[in-house]
Amino acid sequence: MVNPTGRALFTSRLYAILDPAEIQERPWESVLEALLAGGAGVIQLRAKELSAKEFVEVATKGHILTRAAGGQFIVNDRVDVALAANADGVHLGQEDLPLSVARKLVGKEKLIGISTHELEQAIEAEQGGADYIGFGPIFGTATKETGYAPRGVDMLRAVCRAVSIPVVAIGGISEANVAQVWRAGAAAAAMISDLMRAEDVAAKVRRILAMRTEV
Ligand code: TZP
Ligand code: MG
Repeated sequence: MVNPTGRALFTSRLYAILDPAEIQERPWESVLEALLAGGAGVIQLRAKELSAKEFVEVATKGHILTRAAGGQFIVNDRVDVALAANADGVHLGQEDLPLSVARKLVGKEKLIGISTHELEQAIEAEQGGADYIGFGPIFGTATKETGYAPRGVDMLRAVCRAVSIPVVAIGGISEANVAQVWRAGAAAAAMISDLMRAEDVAAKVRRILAMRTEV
């Protein structure tokens, strides 16, 4: 399936975010390959510090590697980069291009995910035609200055009940607490630091995925 929508997209229940700013000295390709080898089915490329030129180069290669492994590749923030790399989707924040504008640009074949932080934003994104939403921060995180207090798993549960598109929980999620967000109804858990800082990234992904049976 080229463009799986709904929960089929998140069968692995892990939404791995590849962030070149968080991987220290390692080549980003080897981190991506380790994520894929471990079984991460959805990869988002988050590259706040790359130029547009570098972002397109990394996204194009990243998409090819991800597609070869049978995964889906989503570009953070930039519709133009997602289109240039022929990514499977784009993920937009509340301050990025509006959903309606992005949809006109990418069409129906590409996924659009929208970051949300309040129940109202989640409902608005669903009504506007988002394919999935991100919701968070669920827990405290040092990776991004979100400006929001941790939302917690009870608010996550309420959002999951209120919308029927998949909810990807984000913010402070790790191997230690991922089961809580799955139990609250999140279709997938997004993680940056716990994956990017793992000594053995593939083993980290395997351990996380093995926990799904315990939920
Ligand atoms: N959006 C909300 S929290 C966050 C983003 C991008 C950071 C998530 O990073 P981590 O390291 O998984 O807490
Ligand atoms: Mg963004």
